Amino acid sequence: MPEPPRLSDLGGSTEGLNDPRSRRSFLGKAGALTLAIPALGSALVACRSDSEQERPKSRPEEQERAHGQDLHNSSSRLDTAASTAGAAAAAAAPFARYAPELPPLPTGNRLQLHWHAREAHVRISDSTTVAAWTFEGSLPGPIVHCRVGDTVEFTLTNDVDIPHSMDFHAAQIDPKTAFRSVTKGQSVTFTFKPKFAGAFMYHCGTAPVLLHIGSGMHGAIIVSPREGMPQAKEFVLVQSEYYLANEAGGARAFDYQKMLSTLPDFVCFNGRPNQYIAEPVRVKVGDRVRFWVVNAGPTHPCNFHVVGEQFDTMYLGAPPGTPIRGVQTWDVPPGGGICFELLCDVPGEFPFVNHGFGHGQKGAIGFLVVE
Ligand SMILES: [Cu+2]
Repeated sequence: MPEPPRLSDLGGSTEGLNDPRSRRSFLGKAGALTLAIPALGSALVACRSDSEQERPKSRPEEQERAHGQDLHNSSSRLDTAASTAGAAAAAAAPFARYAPELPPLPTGNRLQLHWHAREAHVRISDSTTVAAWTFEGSLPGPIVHCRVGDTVEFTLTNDVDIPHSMDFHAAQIDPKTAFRSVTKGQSVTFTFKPKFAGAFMYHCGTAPVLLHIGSGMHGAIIVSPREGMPQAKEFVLVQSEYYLANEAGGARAFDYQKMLSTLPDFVCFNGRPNQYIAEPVRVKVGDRVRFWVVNAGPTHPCNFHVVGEQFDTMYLGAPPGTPIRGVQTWDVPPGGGICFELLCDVPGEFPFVNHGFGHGQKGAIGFLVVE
């Protein structure tokens, strides 16, 4: 019987998992180990504290509430970061696994979103809390899901001193007007109807864009085709890179010079290095799995691959058109998104990785467990 995959074998970074005093360290390592010993896994899950438990499978309102409780509180704002209270808030920022499940479609043909540009401390691992610029206090921002032809009414209100904006790649709209920057207390509103299905990036487009995307202001809008697609378990993965300064006041700020140097500290799916190693994505034998992969960058490609599997379908462009069959790895460029599908007809633990392994090693790796 083949040896089960181990984190070290797979090139997963052990950042945040190495401190022997750390309980999450233990649970993280054990999480990988228990892929081979399922009973141990359930025992470990049972002994986690509430804050460490995976959040219930998300609905958008629940995600909102969860993000609100974890990240929206005013004590986590950057403007207090230099103070004792700020350091305490950074230290207290809880770790929350980012739920990768695609949220349900809205009822009706209209989606109204009113988001705020906020600063927030976000814990991305045991040892690292970042002082992020965010949409809605969430890193990456909330997942948006709509259909081709739906009306998306979007408002951004800026709560902070630095100007911010919103650029949806799913929109065809005059960017000078719709994607303009707004200052503290101001709002910008625009409406669009996505013409094409696919996985699209959104991001703050305020100059320098590198700094705003790289500091956390990015996310995914998934546009489903009106004609529907084959039944599947659908997940959203947003790859991003972290370029961080040393810790100060309990959190690490983002480092623009490092962003220019393009040598990241971490690369990860959904904002937390190795989070789906510790708590995998789980499906059943026979499930079709659809990964909507968006690469927020800001700079490097995501060479998406599932170890031990092949994508029977990949949509290069708007699904369900232009299917490509039998793909092993395909690169999602920064600012792009691609829909990948596989049929999980074999049980096992399948690592999904950025097969550019320098970046898989830095945290862009997780487990798809087929039970
Ligand atoms: Cu911004």
